[in-house]
Amino acid sequence: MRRDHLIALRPWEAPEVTSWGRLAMNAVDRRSGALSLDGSWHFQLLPSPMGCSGEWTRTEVPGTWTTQSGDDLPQYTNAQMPWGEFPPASPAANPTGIYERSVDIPAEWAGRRIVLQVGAAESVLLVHVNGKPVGISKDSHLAAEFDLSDVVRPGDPATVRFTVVKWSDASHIEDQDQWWHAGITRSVLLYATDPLYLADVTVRARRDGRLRVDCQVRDAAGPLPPGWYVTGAVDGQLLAQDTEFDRFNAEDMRVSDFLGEARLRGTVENVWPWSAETPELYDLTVRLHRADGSVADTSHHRVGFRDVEIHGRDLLVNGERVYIRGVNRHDFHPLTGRTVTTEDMRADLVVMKRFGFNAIRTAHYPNDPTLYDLADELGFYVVDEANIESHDHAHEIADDPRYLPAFVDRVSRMVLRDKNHPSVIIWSLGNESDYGANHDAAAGWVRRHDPTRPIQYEGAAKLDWADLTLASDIACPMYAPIEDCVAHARSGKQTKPIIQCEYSHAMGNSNGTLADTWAAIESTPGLQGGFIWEFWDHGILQRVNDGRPVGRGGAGLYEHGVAAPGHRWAYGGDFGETIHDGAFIADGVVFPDRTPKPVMYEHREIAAPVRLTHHQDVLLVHNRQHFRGLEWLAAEWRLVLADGTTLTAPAELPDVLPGESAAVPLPFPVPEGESWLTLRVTTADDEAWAPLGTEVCLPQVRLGTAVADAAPEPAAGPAVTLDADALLVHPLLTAAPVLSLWRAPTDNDELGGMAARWHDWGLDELVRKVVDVREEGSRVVVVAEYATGAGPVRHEQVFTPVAGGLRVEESAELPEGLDDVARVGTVFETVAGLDVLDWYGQGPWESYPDRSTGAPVGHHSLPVDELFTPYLRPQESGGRHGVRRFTLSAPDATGLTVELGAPGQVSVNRYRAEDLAAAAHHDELVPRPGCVVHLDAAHRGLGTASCGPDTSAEYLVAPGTHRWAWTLRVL
Ligand code: IPT
Repeated sequence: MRRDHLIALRPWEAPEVTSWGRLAMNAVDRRSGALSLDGSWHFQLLPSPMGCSGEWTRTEVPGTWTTQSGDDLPQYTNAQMPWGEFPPASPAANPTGIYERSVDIPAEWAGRRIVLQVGAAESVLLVHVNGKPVGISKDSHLAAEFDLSDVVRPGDPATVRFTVVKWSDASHIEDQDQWWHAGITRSVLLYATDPLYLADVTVRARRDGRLRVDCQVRDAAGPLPPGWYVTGAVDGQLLAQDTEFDRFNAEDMRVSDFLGEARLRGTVENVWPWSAETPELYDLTVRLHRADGSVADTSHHRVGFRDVEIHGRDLLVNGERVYIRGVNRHDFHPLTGRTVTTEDMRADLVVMKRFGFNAIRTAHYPNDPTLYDLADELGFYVVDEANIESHDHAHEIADDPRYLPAFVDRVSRMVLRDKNHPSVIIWSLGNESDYGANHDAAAGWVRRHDPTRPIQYEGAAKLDWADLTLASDIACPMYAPIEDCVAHARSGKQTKPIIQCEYSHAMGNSNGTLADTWAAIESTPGLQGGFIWEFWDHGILQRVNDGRPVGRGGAGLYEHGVAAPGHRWAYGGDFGETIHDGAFIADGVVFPDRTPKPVMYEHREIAAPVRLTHHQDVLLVHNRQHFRGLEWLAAEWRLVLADGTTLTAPAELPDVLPGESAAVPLPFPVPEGESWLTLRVTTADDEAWAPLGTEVCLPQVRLGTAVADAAPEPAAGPAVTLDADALLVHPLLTAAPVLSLWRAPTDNDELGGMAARWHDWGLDELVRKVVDVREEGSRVVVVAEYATGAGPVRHEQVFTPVAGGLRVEESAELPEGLDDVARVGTVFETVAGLDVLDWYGQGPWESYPDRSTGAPVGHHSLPVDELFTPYLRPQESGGRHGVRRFTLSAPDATGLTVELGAPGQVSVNRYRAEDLAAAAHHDELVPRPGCVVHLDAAHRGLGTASCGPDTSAEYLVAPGTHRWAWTLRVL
């Protein structure tokens, strides 16, 4: 069969063909000692698999040609397919990459079995070596191996050619919510083994130290030779052969003529169990011996001793009902698309760890194999998800027998690859693919092959959270209202742990009510957590002038979440796609350069290992972990006083068992008036994910309460000056304080329908009509009316000169119909040059009424330009919650200060709300020279309505009368 014949089979339109010539998946890691074929390859991109060869160029392997070649660009769709063909068909225009290179096959490989491993190819891979067809593989996120022993000659060069077809029957089950790319996305390598080789190793390690290692052996040269045996050692301690397992032969193993099986057992005394908090790993070495004792093959494994089980409605790790503080992770990089390096992955996990995550769902496909090594090492619970998402044609495909092999193939190969990772605690059958017989077939395979782990599948679980016959051992809904989860847990009908596979959609300025969600989880037996959607904002770095992805040369062209001038983070539609789903791809807790969004601090505090409470003068330190004490942490006390001072004192963390609390003496006498006690917790030693001294959390309690706002007495001061429109004239203000009821819609506001209502009410273009101006002694009263689609809003401002400045008392009366506005407050603009904000309130991070747990009260200071959060699609940003007082100053210490009558939501940035709302990308924004200052009596919560529940009623801005007051002084 020549290359043309392989092509002529049109395997890209044959779902029943999942592979041809491909070796069985296994868990023997061949990466070390292999010959890397990564690097520069000859490359050409054809318009279709049947296209004629053209000019050769070069490309880097691994990589996505969609970010490398410029001829076929990334396209983003969520559920919809990018083209209209029904499964299993694919479009005639079908970019096809041809990769070719020559490899010198080492002469010393003579007599050995030679294997080619392609880490991942998207979406159909056809392999030819020296012109001969070698194999076919599908599944864009798992490796394919081919035996080349018969087609190459050690000592000679060999020509390796890959044909990678972008669109196929497989695309219909790879319809994940992400960029469509294509290419060889993971490393390619070549290795050699003895003809007698370890075909697979399965490790089962229990938390009591018991270890079982099942080994499969094959001989490429023919029937298995007699006398071979396997040995194994954990940290040098030899394991025993399991003779009970030996049913066929007097020796230690079962031998048929083509497959040898051996079982080793051992017990590690006083083992340190593995958990996400205590990722203890042991070295296991398995050796396959020839009859003469010489070693034919070796396999190394990092073993974690741990148990996973579902007991009643609880998921237990090592017998403990652990909380799953998870996040969904894609293999993503803003320059290389889907190709990620070990350093990239380690950096992802380090960020997750530093912000309190202990679990990862590999949405929505098996991630790069190194990810699991790192999860084992750094400590994460992993839900390993198979590469199946048939979203657009979910119903048809779930029961389509033509796709049955693909479902079983994808799920089983994932399990075969990843089964030895202690981090993997749950198998997922895929995402958003309805539920059908194909899922049950795959589930059946897993239950038989790996009874040690539960499986989950949202598409099955959603039919009935309690039905034990469905292919899901976990009730794993997505975006379920937390009240529904609580109600189910209290219904008496719950049979499975509730762990949401996706919750709290992180699109733009989002993740409202995360703390309330967790309060409900922690107070409701049966709820165990979930996975935030998602880790990444998948913005691809793009040159603005020619619209091309920058590609791998772009390191250094971004910083702190912002692309360099002339560049931007592209989202759906930015590559000229007509079919796309816009900014829905930017829905992560980190920016495309991995800069954490403010929600990360919220999550860090919610997930904190240490919590503080203070009731009736008893200060308690709580250990919120499951498996360890606080000895790995150090701490310092901070007392924040309303007068602007912060006192510090060294803190001694008590010896307290997981889940328990200890009373500690108050480090400071409780002072008069408002005061806040913070425990700044840091790492006491170097951790694999954080050097000594890294901040871990900032739990805070209020000690003294505020004295009520004493309105300053009227005093002789500069008289109140109004202009012809009855607007305040002030030397430091370029735009006078007026009423604001609107914010630049967040993604949640847009997709949740709030923005449209605000627009219909006219809140984005309020017109002020002065209805009364009067002087009452030194006070000046201005009454204005704003017409809205739901009736007029009456706004009153009372200006009173006070010592050193001006007191402003305001009220706004919202008609009943304005039952959900963005904010009620004041907006004004300052002269240029006031570039630093000092404030007493929550911070230093951005915070909003329903996302303010992670921002402790303190005296904070930041340059105005650093207050703004550069969400990819510009929107309301940079707010600070619970602000009592702030100062905006120039370097010469001139400026203004504002004292709020009650803690309010304040934002200071360079953009008016309408500037933000008019821009589609951050780079389109033109900063104003002065500051736009909002101080809000009420500000709507953020919620998560772009995909999931809106904020709860308590964070809505109610109609009726709002009153607020503030005092403006010149420094
Ligand atoms: C859910 C998907 O599983 C996920 O891939 C992503 O699209 C997310 O939503 C939203 O960003 S599916 C949705 C229809 C609930």
